[in-house]
Amino acid sequence: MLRLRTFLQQHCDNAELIDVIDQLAVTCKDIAHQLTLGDLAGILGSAEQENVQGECQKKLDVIANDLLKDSLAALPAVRGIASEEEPDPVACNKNGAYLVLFDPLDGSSNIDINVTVGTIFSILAAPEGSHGSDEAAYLQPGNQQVAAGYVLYGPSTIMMLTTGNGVYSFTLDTRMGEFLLMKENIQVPAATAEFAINMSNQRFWLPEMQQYVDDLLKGETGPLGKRYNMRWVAAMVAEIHRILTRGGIFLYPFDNRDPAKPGKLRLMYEANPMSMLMEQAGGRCSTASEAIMAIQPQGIHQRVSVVMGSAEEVSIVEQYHH
Ligand code: AFP
Repeated sequence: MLRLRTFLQQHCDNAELIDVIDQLAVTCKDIAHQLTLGDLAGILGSAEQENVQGECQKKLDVIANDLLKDSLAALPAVRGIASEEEPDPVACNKNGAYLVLFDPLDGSSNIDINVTVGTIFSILAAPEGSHGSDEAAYLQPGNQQVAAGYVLYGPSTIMMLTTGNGVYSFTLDTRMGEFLLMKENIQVPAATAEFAINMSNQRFWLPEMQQYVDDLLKGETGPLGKRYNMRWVAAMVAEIHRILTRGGIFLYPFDNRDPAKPGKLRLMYEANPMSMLMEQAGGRCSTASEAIMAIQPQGIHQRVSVVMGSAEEVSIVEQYHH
């Protein structure tokens, strides 16, 4: 079976990009190890500090963030990084060709209950003459991404990756310490009967979203004419991995609790990288009104409403909103 670096050398003609993706994989192996230690190393629980989002950080959020920030800063190819856990972008190497954005540990509320979490990453070309600490350099639409992926820390540790020519999955062989190619050109089924949404927010949604979900729940006798199943893991990486594996639709829609926050999920390091993977696998990604990767970002921590997964189901949601 093909090791990740060998795969990259065969599929990617840019040595610096190969270095960045390989370094992400090496660091995520360290994160996987820290997660496995958990309570044994006294690293569960709260870090007793808040991040720029106003969210209480877990100890492992901080550990994962620092591991990624330090390892990428040492790589000549990286001009700067932006993280969910960093208030501002961090300059790395002034001649680096790439900017790396990441959510170091997505699904943090699952850490202390030993449920799946993940690392999400997005890679952008550094604009000519830009500085790694310059937020404007990062504010590129999702369709400008050079590569995107995630590492899922579940029963297996799996990297899902795209460099713009299909979606590939690699499973970590812990004996060898190598990510090995498992699946090539992953495709999302166009139709689905499985949805993922946090139903407790139902009263805050737009009427159109309330109507769509009501119709999902009506099943075979409703307007959608089939019985749907529901899943909610509270970790986007797990939901998207399930959809890339067997289809489905994931929704974290706009809600009216805080109109200044059009959704909970962050555009730059959650929605955009997941959208690149999903669209490369034949799925669709929308705010329910516009394509996510067409959005011109205004800030690296901006939030967005997210509907993504099986293409036919995303189109149905958009029809409810038009
Ligand atoms: P945390 O990282 O704070 O746990 O949030 C995870 C997440 O951003 C995304 O991964 C989940 O799909 C979503 O939030 C879960 O949100 P709820 O906790 O509101 O269900």
